[in-house]
Order: sequence, then C-alpha cells, then structure tokens
Amino acid sequence: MSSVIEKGLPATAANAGAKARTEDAAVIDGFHLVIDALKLNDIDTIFGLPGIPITDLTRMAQAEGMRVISFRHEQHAGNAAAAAGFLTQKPGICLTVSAPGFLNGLTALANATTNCFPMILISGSSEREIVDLQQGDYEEMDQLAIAKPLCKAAYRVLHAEDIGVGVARAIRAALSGRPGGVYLDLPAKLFAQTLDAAAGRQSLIKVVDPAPRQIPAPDAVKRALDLLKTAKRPLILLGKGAAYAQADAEIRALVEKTGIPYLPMSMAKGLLPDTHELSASAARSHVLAEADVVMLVGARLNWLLSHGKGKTWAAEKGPKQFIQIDIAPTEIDSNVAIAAPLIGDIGSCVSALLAGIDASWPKAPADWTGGIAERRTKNQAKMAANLAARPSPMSFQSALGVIREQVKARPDAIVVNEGANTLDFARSIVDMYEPRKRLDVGTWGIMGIGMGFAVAAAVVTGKPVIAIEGDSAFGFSGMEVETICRYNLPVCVVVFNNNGVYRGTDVNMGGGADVAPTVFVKGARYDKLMEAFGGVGVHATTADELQAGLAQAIASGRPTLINAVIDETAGTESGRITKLNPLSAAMKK
Ligand code: ADP
Ligand code: TPW
Repeated sequence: MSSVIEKGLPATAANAGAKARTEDAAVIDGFHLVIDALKLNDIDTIFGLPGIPITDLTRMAQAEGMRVISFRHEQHAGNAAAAAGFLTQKPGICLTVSAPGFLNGLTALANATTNCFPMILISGSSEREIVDLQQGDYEEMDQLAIAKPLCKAAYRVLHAEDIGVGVARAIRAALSGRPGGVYLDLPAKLFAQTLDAAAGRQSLIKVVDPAPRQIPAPDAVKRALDLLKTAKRPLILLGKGAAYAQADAEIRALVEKTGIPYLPMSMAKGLLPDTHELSASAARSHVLAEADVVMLVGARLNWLLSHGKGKTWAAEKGPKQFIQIDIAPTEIDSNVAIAAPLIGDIGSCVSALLAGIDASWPKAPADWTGGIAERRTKNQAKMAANLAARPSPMSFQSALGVIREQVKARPDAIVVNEGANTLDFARSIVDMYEPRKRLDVGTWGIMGIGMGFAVAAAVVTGKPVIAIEGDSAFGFSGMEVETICRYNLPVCVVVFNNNGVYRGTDVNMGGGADVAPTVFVKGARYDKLMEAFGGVGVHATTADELQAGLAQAIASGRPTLINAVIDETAGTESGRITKLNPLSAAMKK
C-alpha cells in the first residue's frame, strides 16, 4: 500500500518533511487535508510566516500549486490577508506559528474584524494536553481563548476527519452577514494524523453560497423610499461596506437616478469617480451640517462621522433623519435614532430601492445641489494653488499634487495610505476613479497596514500599487520591502519624510540630550532600504524628482521606494484629529 508518507518525491535535506503527493496515495495526512479543503473552496493564496509546526504546510501548499507569500513579520501577513479579503470577497488566509507568531498575527485579525474584512488566521498550536495543564510546552499558549473575544468566531480542530468542517465553518463565519476575522486553531499533532484517502476526500466540504444574499423586507424598502422622497437636502453616505459589497453599478444608478449628492468615506472613494458632479467631498462640512435626510450605505455612525451628533451635524438645528442600509441589524440605532433601517446586503437593498424609483422620481432640489457645486468649485480652486506651488522643501500638497496626476493617468493603480497628515492630505487631494482602489488605516486609524496591504493589492490584482506613507507609519512595516523585492511586486512606496511622527521639529521638554519622543534621525534615506534588496531607490527633494521617480516606477513595475523630503515644520499634531489628544489641565495653567 502506498501513502503520501511513504511515496513522496525525494526529499532534500532542507525540506525533508515536505514530500509531494502521489496520485495513488491510499492515505492522506492533516497537512494535505488542510490544503485540499482550502483549494476546494477556491482559496489559492496563503500569506504567512513559517516555523514549527507549519513549515511543511507552507512547502506542501506551494507544491500543490497554491501561492504562498512569506513575510518577515506575521502582522503584515495578517494585514495582507485582510486586504485580500476586502478586495476579493474571499477570506484572506494568514498562517502563523504558535504563541508569538499567533500573537503577532492577532492585531491584524482584530483589525480585520473591526473593519468588517473577511480573513482567517490559521495558527499552529502546541500539545493540548500540556497546554491545558500548563506544563510548559514549546510556545505554550491557550490561543483559542485569547483569540475568541477579538474576532467573529474561533474554532479548533483536533481530529483530521474534522478539518473539512473546521475550514468550512471558518469560511462561512468570515463571509456571511457582516464579514470579519475568524481564528482557526490547528494543533501540531493534527498535521501528522492520517485518514484513508477516499474518506479524507469525502470529509471535505465545498461551502455553498457562503455569503447568502439578504433581501430587505418590502415594508422597510417602502419606509426608506417614502422618507427619501420627502427630503429637501438629501445626502448619500457611502462607506467601505459599500465598496466591499461590489454592487458598483447599482450604487451608481441610485445616485444618478435620484440626483442625490453623495459623500464617500475614505475607502469608498472611487465607487463613483471623485470627479463626479454629484460628489460632495469638497463640501463635506457643508453637507453634513445642512442635509436633512442622510442615507448611510455600508457606513457606521462611529467616531469617523462624529457619531451622527454634535456640531459636525449641526445638532442645534434639530436632528437629522437617517436611512441606514446595513447587513448587521444590531448596528441600527447604535449612536442616534435611525428612522428607516434597511437590513440586507447592499446589492439587494439598493436594487430594491431602484425598483421603486422611476422616471417620475423628483431629482434632488437644484438649490441644494447647486450650492454644493458652488462650494466644490471654490474649494477646488483654493486647493489647486497649493498643489501647483513649488516650495522647497516640498509641502504635503506639492508632493501629493504629483501623485494625484499619476493616479489620474493610471486610475487602475491601487493607493495604500497611512500616516497622520500624509493620510489626511492624500485622502482629500488624490482623486480616485475606480472602486476598491484605496486601502487605508480604516476604522481604528491603525499604523502598520502599509506594506501588508500593498503586497496583497499587488498579489491579488496584479495592478500597480502606490503606497503613500508617513515616515513614522512606514516604519511599522518597513522591513517588508524585502518581501516586495523578493516577489518582484509592482509596488512604489513614497515615504513622506518630515523627520518624525507628525513633524520633525519637537524639542525635548526636559532639555536633555535625547531628542523629543516624536523626532527621528534627520535626513534619513529610506530609499537605501529598498536598494539593499535590489529594488529601486529614489531620493526626491523636488516635485519634479518625485514625478520622474513615480512615473518610472509605474512604467517599469519594479519595486521602488521614493524618499520624498517634506518640510519638517509642515503638518499638525495627529493631523485632522488633533482634538482627540487629551488636554493636560496642568499644562494649561
Ligand atoms: P466606513 O469606515 O467606510 O464608514 P464602516 O466600516 O464603518 O465604513 O461600515 C461598514 C458597514 O458595512 C458595516 O456596518 C458592515 O456591517 C456593513 N457591510 C459590510 N458588508 C456589507 C454588505 N455586503 N451589505 C450590507 N452591509 C455591509
Ligand atoms: C499601531 C498613533 C497615529 S499617526 C502616527 C502614529 C504613530 C504616525 C504619524 O506620523 P507620520 O505621518 O506617519 O510620519 P505625518 O504625515 O503626520 O508626518 N500605533 C499604532 N497606530 C497608531 N495610530 C498610532 C500608534 C499614530
């Protein structure tokens, strides 16, 4: 009798454990059951970092034709999995070793859950018997218990015959309803278990309809339409849930048929081109204050929208009426009363609304849309002067003006964006033209997503990626430039180098020799980091140098890092959200 164990390909010293499978194998092991379960569900890529007990799993997955993208730190593999999930509606897979590797991946899992991105963190784990008695195993940790509160669902598989069920449950939990992160715990012992090959095949599950459509109730649709029709100053607010839902044509039709101005949250930019005449982005404060009926489409009224209350929403003028489309019923009324909740998937909800909107639908009043257009023209003219200016050193605006033009020329490029001022300025300056082309710090405003998201975007789409990075933000994942070079990905990283966190000008309040906590080495050459691994480094001190480097990077598709030198006095503390810093009562005296 032959088996995968007995009849593998000749092993080299380096991959002694990882033998490729033969067709006539009579038994199948846990490693191959995991791989087959993923492949059966059309998952073709793993983002991870090898080590005990999953090294052979990465080798065998590669041998079985999966793409295995190996990172330098698990957090970035996890972020890559999350971004892949957002872009593809398939759960991104992150594979890590036990305890420390698991914990490194956990931040990404929690962040994915917060962002409603589907991903599965698969971690190897130690001997259950020893872990549970706390007898001190190699990398001992009760990973399942730790993961549980930080993700949507967490499962452990103890027997090879349950691998199919475990993977199926993980996929369903990640994708159905509100998408999110799932933890799948695979103890080391599981991988070596064997099953009869035919029984093994039969134990696997191809998940049917993992994200079932959820059709809204007709009375809820009517309630929403009735309210929308009464609006004098209606506004549609598009969030990243709308981008994720891939209902692009329906959303565009809703905006255009009703003539209602829309405001995209940062990752919903490009669902309709930012240059669309109904975009209210350049009149954001005006529309949030003045709108009377607001329809939220895949956006939560969290801190990013001032919880739907207060000055931003001109609360003093009385409450707004909200319509909210969301797949999660418990999201409704979480911050303010929602007059017309519409529960279902965005594609189905928007289609149902469209069915009730015919040619007789009154377009949004002209004084409302006209006022927005006027403000847009004024704000854009103001911005144009800053973009065209050529200060030395560069300002955030002059550097971003260059990137704005490059994205206009290559609207299929994916923009990754993190930092504080670099984030705020880029969000408003760099227009997006296509859906799901912008990935950023998301709901948490987390630093460190940069290189993981960039790798995933390049791997999943094959399109050029421009990562617009504050110098502090870049540092969180900077070592992954080696990963970018290793896989020769078409990623151009632009580091906005202003010598520190937010700015580079703080001084040590104690007067000592140490620099202030926000200050970095001055004049650092991040471009050399990329050169160290064979990529292209560009040191850009002018907008022209930045433009030339960026154009070259996009044309060549070669891994490139542009060290863009920005005025170190530019930028404000925490960017746009400086008011969230607690004020010291003692300092005010
Ligand atoms: P943003 O930060 O862009 O405002 P949020 O992450 O706050 O967006 O909101 C996304 C919302 O979209 C979540 O409440 C989530 O439940 C919802 N959502 C995600 N996917 C879908 C979908 N397919 N259909 C309906 N709602 C969805
Ligand atoms: C995981 C706090 C928010 S923004 C930022 C930090 C450290 C960096 C800002 O400096 P940068 O950008 O990138 O140079 P710029 O354009 O203003 O010059 N740790 C985590 N997440 C967050 N959000 C922080 C710390 C923070």
